Amino acid sequence: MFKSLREKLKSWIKKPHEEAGLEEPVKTPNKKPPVKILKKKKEKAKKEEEKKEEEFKEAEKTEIQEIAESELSKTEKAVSRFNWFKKKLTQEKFDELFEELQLILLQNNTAYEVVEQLRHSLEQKLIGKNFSETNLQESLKQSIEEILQNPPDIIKEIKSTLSAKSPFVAIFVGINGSGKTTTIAKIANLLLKKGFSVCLAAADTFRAASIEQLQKHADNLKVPLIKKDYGSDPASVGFDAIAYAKKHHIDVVLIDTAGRMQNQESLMNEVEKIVRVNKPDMTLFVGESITGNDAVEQARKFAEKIPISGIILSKADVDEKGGTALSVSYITKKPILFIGS
Ligand SMILES: Nc1nc2c(ncn2[C@@H]2O[C@H](COP(=O)(O)OP(=O)(O)OP(=O)(O)O)[C@@H](O)[C@H]2O)c(=O)[nH]1
Ligand SMILES: [Mg+2]
Repeated sequence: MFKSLREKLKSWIKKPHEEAGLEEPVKTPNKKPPVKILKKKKEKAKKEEEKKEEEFKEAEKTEIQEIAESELSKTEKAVSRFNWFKKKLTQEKFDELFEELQLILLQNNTAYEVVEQLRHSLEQKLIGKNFSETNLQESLKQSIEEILQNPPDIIKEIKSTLSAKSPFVAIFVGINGSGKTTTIAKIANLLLKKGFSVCLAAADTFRAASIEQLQKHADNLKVPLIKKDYGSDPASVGFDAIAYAKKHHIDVVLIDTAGRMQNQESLMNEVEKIVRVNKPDMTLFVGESITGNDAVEQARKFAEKIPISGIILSKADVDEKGGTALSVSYITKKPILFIGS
């Protein structure tokens, strides 16, 4: 019943644009989405965030798990190694370990006979013992020392000889170019420093320029050199040098010889003659450290022909391996007096 009144009232009330005399404005849609849509969007974003967080946590968990597993396996391995360490060493385990050592020894110029000797010696020391009772390194050191012959104190030997007779005579032998002449110069220098008087004998009357080479060393050291012409009997050069030393009260005579291959019978006979005639107090085989098993073979053959007192290994400064020293000493059963460099 108020409908007509309401219509009237409506017509009396003017809208602002009508009061301003303007047309009715076009309605623009409300920019804000309805509340329902906003709520949905928020929920979706929240869910996505939760999902990402879940994924991150999952990834983190797997990484931690992996680290934990690897650490566990390391510990297990260490424990198993420790248990093995506590066990007694069996022949089987020894063989397994020695195989690696054998390879290293052979690759470094150690003769097979020496490797076998080391195996035998280490077996005695290690099998049936557990590793906490034995020192592996110490056992190996001991086994190596058993192979090397104890060298004499050359200075003491000279003094002791000189108290009975004079001069002390040393002959140096070896194959071509092994370092005999150079070694003689080095030893002469050492003996001069120790207060001995020295003379040299050029008993290599064979190789061209060998006498001049030794003369140069004698001049540098300011010691007498006893020499003869090329082609002279080398044994007689040694003989003359000893006579000279006796006459001039010289303590030590060092006799150089020509390089001879151990398989040249007649030349080896010549070396044997020098030794036989001059009756040295010491006959020293000079071999090259770098030649490995060749040096061992040479030393063996020389030792079969003449009584070798000891070995000098030259050129150790250019030898990275070192096995020759073990081999040559074990096979000839002679001590190594000097290592040349
Ligand atoms: N790196 C190095 N070279 C050396 C050593 N000893 C000798 N030599 C060198 O080896 C070469 C031969 O040396 P020598 O002393 O003439 O050898 P050798 O045995 O008298 O030779 P032959 O008389 O020809 O039989 C020379 O070039 C020496 O300088 C050493 O200990 N280390
Ligand atoms: Mg020489």
